[in-house]
Amino acid sequence: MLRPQDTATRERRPLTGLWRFRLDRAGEGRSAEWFRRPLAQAQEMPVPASFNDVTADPAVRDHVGDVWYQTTMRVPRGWDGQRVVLHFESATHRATAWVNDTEVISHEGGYTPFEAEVTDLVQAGDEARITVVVNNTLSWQSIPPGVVEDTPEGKRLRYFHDFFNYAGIHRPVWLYTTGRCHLTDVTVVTALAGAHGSIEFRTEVSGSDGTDGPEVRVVLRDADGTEIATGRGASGTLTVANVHRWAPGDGYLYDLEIQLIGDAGELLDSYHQSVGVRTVAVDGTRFLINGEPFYFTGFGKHEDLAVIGKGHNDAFLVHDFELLKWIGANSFRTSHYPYAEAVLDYADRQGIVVIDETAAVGMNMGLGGGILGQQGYTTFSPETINERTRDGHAQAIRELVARDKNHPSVVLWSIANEPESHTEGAERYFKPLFELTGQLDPTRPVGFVNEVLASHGKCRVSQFGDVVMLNRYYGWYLHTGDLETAELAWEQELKGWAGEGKPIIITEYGADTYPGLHSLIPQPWSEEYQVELLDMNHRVFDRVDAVAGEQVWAFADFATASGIVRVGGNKKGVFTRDRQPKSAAHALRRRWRKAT
Ligand code: GCB
Repeated sequence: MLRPQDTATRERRPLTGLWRFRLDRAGEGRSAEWFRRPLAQAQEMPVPASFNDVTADPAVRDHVGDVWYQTTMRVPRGWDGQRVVLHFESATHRATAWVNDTEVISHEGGYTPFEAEVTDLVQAGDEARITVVVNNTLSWQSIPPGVVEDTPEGKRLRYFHDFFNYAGIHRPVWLYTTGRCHLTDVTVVTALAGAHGSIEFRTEVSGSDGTDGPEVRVVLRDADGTEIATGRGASGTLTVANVHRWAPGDGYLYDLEIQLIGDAGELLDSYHQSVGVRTVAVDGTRFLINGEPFYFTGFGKHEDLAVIGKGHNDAFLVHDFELLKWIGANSFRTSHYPYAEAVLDYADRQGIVVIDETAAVGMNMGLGGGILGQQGYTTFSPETINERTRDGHAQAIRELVARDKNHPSVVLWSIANEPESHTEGAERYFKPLFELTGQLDPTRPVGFVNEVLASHGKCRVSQFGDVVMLNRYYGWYLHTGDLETAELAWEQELKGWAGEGKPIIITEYGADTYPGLHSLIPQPWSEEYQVELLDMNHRVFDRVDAVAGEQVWAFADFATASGIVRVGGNKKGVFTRDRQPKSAAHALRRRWRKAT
C-alpha cells in the first residue's frame, strides 16, 4: 500500500481536526447502526490523538470496547472522474469504517495503515459522512495480547505490556485520488560497488485496460532535483555513478519518480519514492552498514505524550530528533509497535538508524510489563497464544514489511519484544515467523528481543535470529542497588552470548529515576543511581567485543497502567515525559559524543 501523496496525478486531503466522538458504553452502536446518521450525544475529539487523556472523565480514559468517530467532508469539485480512496494511517487496535451508509473496510492491528476505494460512494462537490468505530479490546489472539475480565464494576482490560493501552485514531486520515490506472506498489533494493550504487526497482500496477498494461518509466533525481538516471519497464535496475550513500548521520535521499504512461503518451500516474542507497549486512559479530561496522547508540522509545497519548505530533517528532542529536544517539528502536510513517520518513532524512518492531509485546506469562512475576496463565497453549495468534502475528509482520521495506533508516526487523523464548512452545511458535520475515525481506537481518528468563543457554528462539537483542536490567530488577554483583553477573552472561558469534545489541538497560531525587551514596530511583547503573553497563559492554550497540531504556518517561512499581508511569526515561534531561542525559552525551 502506497502512502497518499500530492503529485502531478494525485491529490490528497487530510481529515484531521475535530471529529464527533462518542463512547459506546453499552456496545449498542453497531446494531443500532450509528453510522447512518449524525452521531447523537457526541462530543468533539481531536484526530490524530488517543482519546483517553483528552477529557477529564475516567470513564473515557478507562473505557474498554467500541468508540465512535465521525466527520463530514466536502469532496473537492475537481475530483470528478477520479478514483477516490479513504486511507487511515492507523486506528488502534481495530476499526470498521463507513462512508455514508456503506461499510467500506475493517482492519485488525493498531499500528499499520489500511484503505478502501470509495469512488462509487462519493460525489465530487458533495459532502460525505465518514464514520469509524474503533475498538481497543485485547485478546489472546490480538497483537499485542490481553484479557478482558468481567468484574461487578464492569469490564476491565488486563494486558501484559508495560505501557498504557492508548487507543483511537492516532495518525492522519486521508481522502485521496488516483487515476483509474495507478501504481499500487513499488519496492526498491539498493547495492554498492565501489563508488557506484545501484537501485533495483519493482512496480505493481492496477486498473489498466490492455493486457500489456501501461508503460512504466522511472526517473531518478538527486537531492538538488537533477535528473541522473532513467529507466523503462515494470522492473529494472538503475546505476548511479559516484553515488552519495545514505549513511548514519547523512540522510542523503534520491527521488525515484515512477510514471505510468498511456497508449497516447499521456501521464496516467506519477508517484515519488525516496531512495537511500545503502547496504546492511551481518558479518560474524559485526553489524555492517555500507560494509563498515556500525555501533548502535540510542534508545528504546515510545509514542507517548501528555494529553495526546500515542497521537502523532510533528513538533515532538522534530524535538525528539533534536534531542537524539544533542545526546549523540545514532539510532532508536520502535519499541513496541510500528511508529507513524512520518517518523520513519524523518529518520530517513536525518540519517538516524531504526530497529523496526512489530506490536508483538507482552507474550510472556512469566513477566508482568517487564517485571518478573507469574501472570497465572500458560503463554503458548490452545486456549491462550495459539495458532490463530500466530496467523495474526504473521499478518502484522507482512504489514510492517510492506509498509517500511523502502526506508533506508530501517536496518533490522524485530519481530517481538520479550516473548517467552525458553520453551518448546516458543520455538514452535517462532520458527515459521522468522522464516516468513526472511522471505518477505531477504535484504535485512531479522531478530527478536530476548529477556532474562531465557538467559544464555536457555533461549530456544535466538537460534533463528541474525543478531542477538538483549533487554537486561542488572542492577535494577536483578541485584537491585548492588552494582558490583550486577556487573559480575552481567559480564558473565554477556560473554556467554558472545560465544554465539552474532552481533549483540543491548536493546534495553536502565533504571527508574524520579527526576529531582538525589542521593550522595547512589540509591535506586535517584538521578545518581541511574548514572552509575548506566556506567556499570558501559564498562561491561566495552569489555565484550561482540556488543554492537547500546540502546538505553528509555528515551523519555511514559504512561503505564497503574501499579505499585510505577510512579505516575515508567520513570526509566533519560528525559522526563516533557523532555527535560535527567543527570543521565548529560552522562550519555559525554560518552556518545566522544565516541562519534
Ligand atoms: C522491559 C520491557 C519494557 C518495560 C521495561 C521496564 O523489559 O521491554 O516494555 O517498560 O522492561 O521498564 O520494566
